Amino acid sequence: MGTLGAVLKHPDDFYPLLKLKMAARHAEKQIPPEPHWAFCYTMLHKVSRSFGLVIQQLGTELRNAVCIFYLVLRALDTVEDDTSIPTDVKVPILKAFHRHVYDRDWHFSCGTKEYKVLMDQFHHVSTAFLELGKGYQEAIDDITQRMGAGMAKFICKEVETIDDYDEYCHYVAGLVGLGLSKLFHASGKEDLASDSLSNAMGLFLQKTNIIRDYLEDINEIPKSRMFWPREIWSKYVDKLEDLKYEENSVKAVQCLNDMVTNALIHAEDCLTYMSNLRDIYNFRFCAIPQIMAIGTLALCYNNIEVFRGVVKMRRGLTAKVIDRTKTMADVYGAFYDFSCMLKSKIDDVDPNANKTLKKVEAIQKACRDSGLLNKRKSYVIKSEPRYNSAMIVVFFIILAVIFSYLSANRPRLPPSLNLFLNAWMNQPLKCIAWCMSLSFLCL
Ligand code: D9A
Repeated sequence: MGTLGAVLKHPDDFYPLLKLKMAARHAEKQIPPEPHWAFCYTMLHKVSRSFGLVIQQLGTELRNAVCIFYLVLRALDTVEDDTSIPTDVKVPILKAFHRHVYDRDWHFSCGTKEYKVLMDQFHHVSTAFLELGKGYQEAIDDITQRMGAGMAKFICKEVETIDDYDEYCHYVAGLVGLGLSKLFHASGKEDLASDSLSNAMGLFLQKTNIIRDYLEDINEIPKSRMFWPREIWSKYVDKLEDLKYEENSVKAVQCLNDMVTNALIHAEDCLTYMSNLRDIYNFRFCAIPQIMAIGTLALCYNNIEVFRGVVKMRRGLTAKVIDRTKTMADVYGAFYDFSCMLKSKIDDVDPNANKTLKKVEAIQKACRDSGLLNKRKSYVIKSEPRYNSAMIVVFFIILAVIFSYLSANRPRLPPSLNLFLNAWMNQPLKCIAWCMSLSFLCL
């Protein structure tokens, strides 16, 4: 669906989408003049449009550190993902990557599209990295080293058990949480968060991505590695790819629900992590991806479409989340709303129905216990019926305008209709008001 179609279907997405577009324009104009920093920020916006904007809003010093951290991680990912690199070449690069960032002459060509540009011009990232404060450099170095070693470990190892799944997600995402907590602390604006809460922030995001991207990953040519743990899927099918075949739909959805239930474990720790943040920009930077994640989980739960196509939150909803996430009350509100949505989709016959229900209720309780739920503006789901109301209002206004036009350019019409149109011609404003009242009565 094009932007116009999407906006007509959800008229109140229009304003947040417009605001997001303006913010993107503004960010483009803010690209720094130095060539290495210009490259880094241009790259950041290319690989991650909306998240790049949220990074841009951080305080200057932290923003530079996060931008470089993000690009270093993307580069490491590009090496890990490139199936054309032989294992004996790949493993040493992953392990030594944390040292390469100090070396302006190092580069390794791999990846495709914008990632190839990032790899080919990596010297810009190194140059910028060397300008960061020592505290930031050490945090990025430490995390890159641990992540590279973890990725290397999993190059030849399948994700079998749920423990393997948690371990892999720790390397590629939990460590990002730990690294960001260190960067926040180094900026002097936040207390140092515990490793376990920081880890949960990454696991919640990464597990959501792994669930959402099932089809894309399984269909990739050449075959990419899969991260759904055997311990979960083997309860439902013999081979992971069997989940995508229509004859296994029932089992596939049960397996999906099992995966979503597993991801939900981390939600409460994420709420605690976010509630400890002080700086509003750091808070927004952390909260927006988390709300998108619980929204995506609610959308994916019990949804066979995960095995048929792409299941994503629509862009307008993303824009709304970016626009409306300002305080912890907004986060509790969003987590509460999406938990309600997920809860309403739980089917009694699902083998994990009880387990899922318990997790969802624990999240709802955490939101209620905060005491902030009633202070919020209506959010995401609550506002859904307003789309329809807006549509009815728009419909009646269009009707009123057509009638006014007809009455002004009146062709020869039967006397009864003429009488009716006279009313429009003489008092069009009154008639529009009348139509509007009628439309409000319909709501
Ligand atoms: C993050 Cl520096 C990520 N990952 C994300 C994005 O959020 C986290 C990669 C590098 C960095 C940060 C993130 C944000 C805020 C606080 C965090 C945190 O921890 C305290 O990381 C845990 O997804 C990637 C990992 C999950 C692997 C860590 C959000 C993001 N969103 C995409 C949307 C999408 O669908 O991927 O990148 C985007 O907006 O393009």
